[in-house]
Amino acid sequence: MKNLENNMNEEDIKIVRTTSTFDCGGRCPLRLHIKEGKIIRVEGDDYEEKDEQLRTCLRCRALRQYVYHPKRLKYPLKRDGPKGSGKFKRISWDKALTEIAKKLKEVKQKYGNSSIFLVTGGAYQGAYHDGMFAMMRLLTLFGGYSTHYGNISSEGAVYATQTQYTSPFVGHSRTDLLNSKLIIMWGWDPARMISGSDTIFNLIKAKEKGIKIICIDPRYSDSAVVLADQWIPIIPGTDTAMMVAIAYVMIDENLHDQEFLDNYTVGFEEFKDYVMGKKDGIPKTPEWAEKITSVPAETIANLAREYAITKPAALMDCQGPARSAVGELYNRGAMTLTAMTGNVGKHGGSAAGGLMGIPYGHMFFASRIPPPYRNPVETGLKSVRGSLDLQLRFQARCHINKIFDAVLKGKEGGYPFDVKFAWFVNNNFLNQLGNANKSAEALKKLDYMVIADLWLTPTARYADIILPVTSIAEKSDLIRPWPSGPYFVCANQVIEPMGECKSDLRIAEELADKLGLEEFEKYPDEKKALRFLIKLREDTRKNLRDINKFREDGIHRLKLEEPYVAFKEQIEDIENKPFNTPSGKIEIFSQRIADLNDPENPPIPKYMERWEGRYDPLIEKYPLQLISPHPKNRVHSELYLVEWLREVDPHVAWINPIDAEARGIKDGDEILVFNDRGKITIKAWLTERIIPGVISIFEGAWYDPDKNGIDRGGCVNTLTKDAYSPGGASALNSCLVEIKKFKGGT
Ligand SMILES: Nc1nc2c(c(=O)[nH]1)N[C@H]1C(S)=C(S)[C@@H](COP(=O)(O)OP(=O)(O)OC[C@H]3O[C@@H](n4cnc5c(=O)[nH]c(N)nc54)[C@H](O)[C@@H]3O)O[C@H]1N2
Ligand SMILES: Nc1nc2c(c(=O)[nH]1)N[C@H]1C(S)=C(S)[C@@H](COP(=O)(O)OP(=O)(O)OC[C@H]3O[C@@H](n4cnc5c(=O)[nH]c(N)nc54)[C@H](O)[C@@H]3O)O[C@H]1N2
Ligand SMILES: [Mo]
Repeated sequence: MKNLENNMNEEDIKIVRTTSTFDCGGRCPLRLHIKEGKIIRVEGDDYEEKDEQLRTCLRCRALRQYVYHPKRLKYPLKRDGPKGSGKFKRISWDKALTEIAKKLKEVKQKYGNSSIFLVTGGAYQGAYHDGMFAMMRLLTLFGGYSTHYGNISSEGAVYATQTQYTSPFVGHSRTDLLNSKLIIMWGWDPARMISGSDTIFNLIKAKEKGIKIICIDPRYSDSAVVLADQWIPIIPGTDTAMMVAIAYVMIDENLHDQEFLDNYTVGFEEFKDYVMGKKDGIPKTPEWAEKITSVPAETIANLAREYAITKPAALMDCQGPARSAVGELYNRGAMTLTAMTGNVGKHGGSAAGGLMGIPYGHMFFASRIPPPYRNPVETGLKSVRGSLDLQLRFQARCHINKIFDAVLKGKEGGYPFDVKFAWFVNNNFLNQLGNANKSAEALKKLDYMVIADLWLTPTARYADIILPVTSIAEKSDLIRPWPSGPYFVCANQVIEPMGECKSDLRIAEELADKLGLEEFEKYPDEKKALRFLIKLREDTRKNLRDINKFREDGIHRLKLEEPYVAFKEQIEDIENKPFNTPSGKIEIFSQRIADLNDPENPPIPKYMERWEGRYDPLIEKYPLQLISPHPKNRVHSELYLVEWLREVDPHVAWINPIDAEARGIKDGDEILVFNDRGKITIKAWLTERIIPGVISIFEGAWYDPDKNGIDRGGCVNTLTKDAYSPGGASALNSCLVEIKKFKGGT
């Protein structure tokens, strides 16, 4: 009787406060009930200040199903069949690490360190056990490695904010939304993708307060359903056309804040000339934009007036629309409108920029790679982009959405390295980067591959060795909240590792021994390590005096005197606290971009048509635009196997009834979605929550090709392109497809 879960004897149950580390936009403080070494219950935040509680999301509520899932990997595995077959046999840690060390030495000797490829993702958001940083340290000591550049999530926004502000911390505290008079959510759906655990709560409070909320999205998103006074559907990839038409109305009707522009920006005149059509003879009127965006001219003009007149107003752009061929231009357009309305640096306003970060969330970031090493493979190499040095674009690297192209083509294909050994950590990139079929081909050809993961993912199926890693319940760590929250969180180990699982850090430590790298710094004592990490940064040190209490509480909330507002300092005192840009001001015109002399990369934000959008001639063959937002019931491909979460939101394609009827497709039909890159099957969901001409499939379903090469798992990246915008945005939302009823076969 004693072992029965429901027989809760109070004394037997210990409640441990902790958190999760998923790569989603939230961070839920959790209270895990532990009985006889097992998690028997998950409860959420019970902070007495109810308004500041960070409410637990559905993914964390399913934590037990995730941690104890029968398909968790428990032992190291060695490939025992063709690559991709999924056939593996159990081996010991000693054998696995001995083989890996031998291979590493061989590759280093024969091809040099640049042939060792470290492929990192953001899955684990801890400071201490994060394998990506452990492997960086280890391989640096080993003589270096090649890797990739370009943040898969937000490179459009990074490029845009670096260009115009030179800072990625463009956000406000979420409580500052309550100081707004108008909130424009432009391609932002935090009811699903979170953007900080306090976001949707504050937006609901804003709505209750009577603040008007407008959502601009090709989908009637969950956030629009809950919050919007007005939903403005738009053709994907055309947002910048609507933005410049808004600018047109403001200029034409003299509604813009000229004084703000004069004091704080450079280059508005160039932008104005473009908007008014001084050089190209095309005034960017609402009527002009209507033809491109499908948004009625009157709607655009009204929004322009409302946004210009209502002060303060928060224009909230995000990353989804920027994850496209037009990428950064969308964020640059949004930032330009926030300057034209003088909303930057003001309470209730917004600087836009898509990142929405406030500095506190990243406090543990810098602390992860002590001591700082430089990768010898990159020594002395400059940024590819020359004058616009984003420090991410080294000549030694390939773009993140070209990882598999680089594996396939190597130096002959113009890449700086030939891959002979690859280590995958914190990612399932076969599934998550563009053009999965091509990625699978690349992985078949790859000489040697190691992956560390909790699951036998589609990517792991191609590995030579799979190393099983611990989940967050099995280790203690400091956890990085996404950048919205002014709080620190930590995780406390609550159960013993499953099977023979180890954290990535432990794996790196043991591999260091096999490689004879005695200098590799180890942290055998977690408590000591945590103290060390906290001490590294002054702000953390100041805030977290009582580490034991922090450990017990699992969270430390910062009490800010007022909501954080990006660039408030600059706006209040531009003379003494200029922006970090070369001009010291917000750069609507960027000389650094102009110097690149790239016609695809204009120095002012412009509407541009690139590829696989509504106006690409390819639309004749593939008449539907495919967008792939992030799933609410998963974190990308993680949690895919958790049954509870599958039930919440079955994997379907959103299709407007007009498009479905034209093809004889009914609700619930199995359909084939296809283009030249691949074919997937999925169920059709007929809904007017998406505009005609566009279909939506959430990213992250597991790639599962059948013998005809049709992906029966419905992984959206079987269809997307492995390409990027001039600013480096992975263009996963620029994708054209056709659909038809699936009747089996090919
Ligand atoms: N079509 C389309 N594709 C997209 C996107 C999109 O919008 N559309 N979004 C992109 C974005 S923004 C992102 S961030 C990427 C995400 O791409 P990935 O980072 O590849 O996504 P995940 O599915 O989260 O994969 C993380 C993997 O790491 C594993 N993991 C978890 N914890 C640990 C750990 O502690 N150690 C190790 N070694 N492994 C661990 C998980 O089990 C999982 O298999 O996807 C991108 N792909
Ligand atoms: N539950 C959950 N939350 C997550 C994640 C997850 O996997 N699951 N992933 C996290 C990660 S790593 C990231 S980077 C963020 C990503 O956050 P985002 O990149 O902001 O999220 P997306 O879901 O890609 O897209 C946001 C919205 O943009 C809309 N959209 C797409 N194309 C266009 C367009 O051209 N114009 C306009 N106006 N709208 C468009 C989509 O319909 C969607 O509603 O989310 C984070 N949060
Ligand atoms: Mo992301």
